[in-house]
Amino acid sequence: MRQTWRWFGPKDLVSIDDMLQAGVEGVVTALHHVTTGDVWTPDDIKQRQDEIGHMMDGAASNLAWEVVESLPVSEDIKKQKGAWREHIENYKVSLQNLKSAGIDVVCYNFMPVLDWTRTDLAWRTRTGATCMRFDYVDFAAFDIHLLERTDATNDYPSEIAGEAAKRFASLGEPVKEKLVENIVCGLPGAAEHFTLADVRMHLAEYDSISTEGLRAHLVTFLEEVIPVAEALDMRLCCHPDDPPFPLLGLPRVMSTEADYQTIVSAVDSPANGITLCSGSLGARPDNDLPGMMERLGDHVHFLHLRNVKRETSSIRGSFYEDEHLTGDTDMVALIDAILKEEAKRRDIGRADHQIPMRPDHGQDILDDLKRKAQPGYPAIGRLRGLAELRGVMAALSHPSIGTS
Ligand code: DNO
Repeated sequence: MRQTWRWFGPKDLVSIDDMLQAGVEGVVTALHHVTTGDVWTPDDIKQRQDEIGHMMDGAASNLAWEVVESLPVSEDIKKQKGAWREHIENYKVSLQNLKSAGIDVVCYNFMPVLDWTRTDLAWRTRTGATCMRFDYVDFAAFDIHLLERTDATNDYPSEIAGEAAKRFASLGEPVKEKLVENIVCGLPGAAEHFTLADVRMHLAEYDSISTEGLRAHLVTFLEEVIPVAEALDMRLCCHPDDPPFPLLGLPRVMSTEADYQTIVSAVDSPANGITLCSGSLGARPDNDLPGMMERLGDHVHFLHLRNVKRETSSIRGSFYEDEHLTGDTDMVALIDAILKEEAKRRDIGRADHQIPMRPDHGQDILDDLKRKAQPGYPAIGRLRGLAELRGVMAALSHPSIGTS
């Protein structure tokens, strides 16, 4: 695996110098300032590459921008409304510009309206570390009582709706405001930053788009961009829904193994791949991560390795972001499946036999608690995650143990 690290650009409180000391081999970033739908220009791409190429004192970092996360897909493309055709053409130009700059792997998602969703960005664990958490009751309280979405109550089991009413009644104003901020203001990497009113307006736009409708829009998008990516020898990889179940009455199309199978077979090309995010997919008990890696491995172009602890056994439920080796996903089995896929690729001579991975998220520990970098992206918590994952990789690859 290629050990990469997400960086949010010069404003990121975790610097290029920091990631070098974490032992990172390559950088994952995006042009977060460019409006979704616009072209990523060669100048903007080059500037970001220069920033990555240098440490704070100007010395060469010898790191390069290896994966784009994300080249966002506009709401217009997802809805097939407004400027969607122009945005698709712009997407193709951005791909060409990225390729000309030597970047081959591009992650995106197809979640309507909101990118990833959490209700608490700094939940205290038993060790005093903080992590992100999704509390289903808090989310229902937000949806039914703060957003006041029409008929929202019907989307929840009655006991959850009942608990949500009680929870809402017990929350003070500052806590309510914080909950709204956590859910709708956009977590790191999200392309849009919304107000409650914006969310209501965007939700209404999806009233007439079914799950199958959204899936068809994703396929149309892929039919357009994949031939371009394939001709350029690039790899696109769709990130799963996070969390991987429907929220706010919106359609969701990338939550399960079956969803992924449908999308990879709808447009058959080596350029049409997936981002296997063990933390997003792992929030659902029926997603078998090592099995998905075995069966879909061929199409995996990017890996997010992270672990969540599910707090219920239902498909839709609460979870928190656990340490990398201690959540509900069997990380050792997953890494074993990844190493086997890489070995298979090496045997058949695939140039992309080394799959880029990043230690996804991390708990805030030690000095992270003071630094307060982007939620989910602390320096030390991620470094710890990477170190643990690297340990498993080294052990499983060792000749005295490994079969991979
Ligand atoms: C969260 C991230 C997501 C991801 C996008 C990919 O930490 O994994 O924001 O970058 O969904 O398009």
